Amino acid sequence: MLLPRLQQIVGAAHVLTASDATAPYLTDWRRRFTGMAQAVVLPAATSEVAAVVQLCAEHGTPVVPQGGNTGMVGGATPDPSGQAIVLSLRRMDRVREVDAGNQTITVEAGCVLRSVQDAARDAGLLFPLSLAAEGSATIGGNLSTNAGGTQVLRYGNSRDLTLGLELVLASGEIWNGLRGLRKDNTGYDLRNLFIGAEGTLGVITAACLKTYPLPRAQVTALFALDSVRAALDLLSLAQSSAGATLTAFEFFSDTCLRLVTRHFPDRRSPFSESHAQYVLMQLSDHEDEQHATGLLQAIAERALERQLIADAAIAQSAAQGHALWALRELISEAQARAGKNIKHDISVPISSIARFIDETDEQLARLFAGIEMVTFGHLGDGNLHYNVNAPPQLSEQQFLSMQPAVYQCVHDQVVRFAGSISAEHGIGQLKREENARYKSAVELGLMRAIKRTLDPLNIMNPGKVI
Ligand code: FAD
Ligand code: 2HG
Ligand code: ZN
Repeated sequence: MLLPRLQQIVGAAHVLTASDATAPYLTDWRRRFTGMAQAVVLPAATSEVAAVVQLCAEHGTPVVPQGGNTGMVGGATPDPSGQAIVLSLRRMDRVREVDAGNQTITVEAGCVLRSVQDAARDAGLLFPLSLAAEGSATIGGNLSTNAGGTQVLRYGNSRDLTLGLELVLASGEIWNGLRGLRKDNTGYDLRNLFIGAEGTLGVITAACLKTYPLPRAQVTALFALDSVRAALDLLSLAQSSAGATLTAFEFFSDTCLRLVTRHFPDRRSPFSESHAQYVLMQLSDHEDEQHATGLLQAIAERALERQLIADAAIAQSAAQGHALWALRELISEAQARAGKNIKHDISVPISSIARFIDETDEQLARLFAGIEMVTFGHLGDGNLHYNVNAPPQLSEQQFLSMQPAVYQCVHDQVVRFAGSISAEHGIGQLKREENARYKSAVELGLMRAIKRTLDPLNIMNPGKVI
C-alpha cells in the first residue's frame, strides 16, 4: 500500500488526497491542463524526497515534481490517469547558506524566487534572476525549466546562474553536487543535464547559486517607437553606450499595452498618444543615481537625434520605475483575463527579429483571419512571446482547435530563421510533439538514451519533454 507508507515518510498531514486540497496542484496556471493524482505529497527534507522516490520506484508509481505551478507548458501537471503522485517541494524553503566571500547563496528547491532575491539583498548581494511570477515560482521550477526572465542579456539564464545542485535520482539515491565552484573540469557536466530537464531525470532538492554585487542605482525608462527595427537600433545604441550597465531591454507592442490598461484600469500609459511599439530599458549602475540617470538621458537624447524614438518617460523615483515595469509584467495576466490564447515562446538571432515578425505576421493574418497578435518579450536576448489571441467571431474551443496549424506556421518560420521553438518556458506536455517534429533523429536519440539511463523505469514526470 503506497499511501500509508507515504504518510509514514512525510507525516499524514502532508499527503493530500481530498479533492479540494489537491485541486490547486492539478491544473496549470494557464488552465490548459487538468490531471489526476493518487496524492499530493509534500516532503520537508531531502531524505524524505529520497524515501518517497525510492518507494515510488518500488511501486512503479510516476512522480510529477512541482514547485510554484507557474509553468507555461503543463510540465508540472500529471496526466488524467490518476496513477501519479504530485511531489510538491514547497515545504523545502530554507536558505541554507549565504557565502558573501564566494558570492553564492545555497537554497532549497522550494524557496520562492523572490525570497531568494530578498535573502541575497539582505546580505548585500544581488541574485539577478527576475520574472513576473517571482512571487510564487520556486528555484526548483526555475532551474528545471532553465528560466530566463528579464535580466538574461546581462547575467544569463538559470543555468548560467547555477554552480551546484543537490538531487534525488529516479532510484531514490541522493547526489550531493552542491559545489560552489566557478571552475571544475572533473568529467561530464552532470549538473547541466538536470537543469532544464523539467523533472524528467530527477528531483532538484537544493542549489548553490551565483550572486553579484548589488548595484548602487537602478534607473528605468519607457521608450515609445514606431517600429521593431527602431527598437533593434535602440538596442545597439544602448549596448554601445551603457555596456554591462544595461540590465534589461524588454519590448511590447501597443496591443499589449492596451490589454494591460483594459484589464488593470489603475495602470496608465505615461504617454498622451499611443505608439506602435515600446521598449522598457533598465540600467544598473555601480557609481550612483546621478551617473545612472545621466547615462539614460544621454541614450534618450541620442535616440531622439537619430529619430529612433518618438517619446520617452524616464522614471524619477522607484515608485515610477515600478509603475513602468508593471506595464510590461502584467501582460501575461492581462492576456489570461482576456481568454485562453496560443503562446509561442521563440528565439531567433537578434539580427533577424524584425524580418521574422514582418513575414510571420503577414502569413498568420493571411491564414487565420481576424487573429490578434500579442507580441512582447526579451528583445535584448532574442526571445519573443509571439502570442495569438482569438478572432472575435470564434469560440475559445474553435480557436484552440487551430493550435496545431498556428504552431506549424510559426514554428516552421522559427526553424527557417535558425531559431528555437522554446526559448525559456520548456517543452512540458504542450510542446512535446512540436519538439519531436523539429529535432533531428540523432538529437532525439541522445535524449532518449539519457532518459533511459537515468530513469530506466520511466517514473520521473513521464509524458513530458520526450
Ligand atoms: P512549476 O510550474 O511548478 O514546474 C515547472 C517544471 O519544473 C515542471 O516540469 C516540474 O515538473 C519541474 N519541477 C518543478 N520543481 C522541480 C524540482 N524541484 N525538481 C525537478 N523538477 C521540478 N519563465 C521564464 O523563463 N521567464 C519569464 O519571464 C517568465 N515569466 C512568467 C510570468 C508569469 C506571469 C508566469 C505565470 C510564468 C512565467 N514564466 C517565465 C514561466 C515559469 O517557467 C516560471 O514561472 C518558473 O520557472 C516556474 O517555476 P515553478 O516553481 O512555478 O515551476
Ligand atoms: C514573460 O516574459 C513570461 O512575461 C510569460 O515569459 C510570457 O505569457 C507569456 O507568454
Ligand atoms: Zn518571458
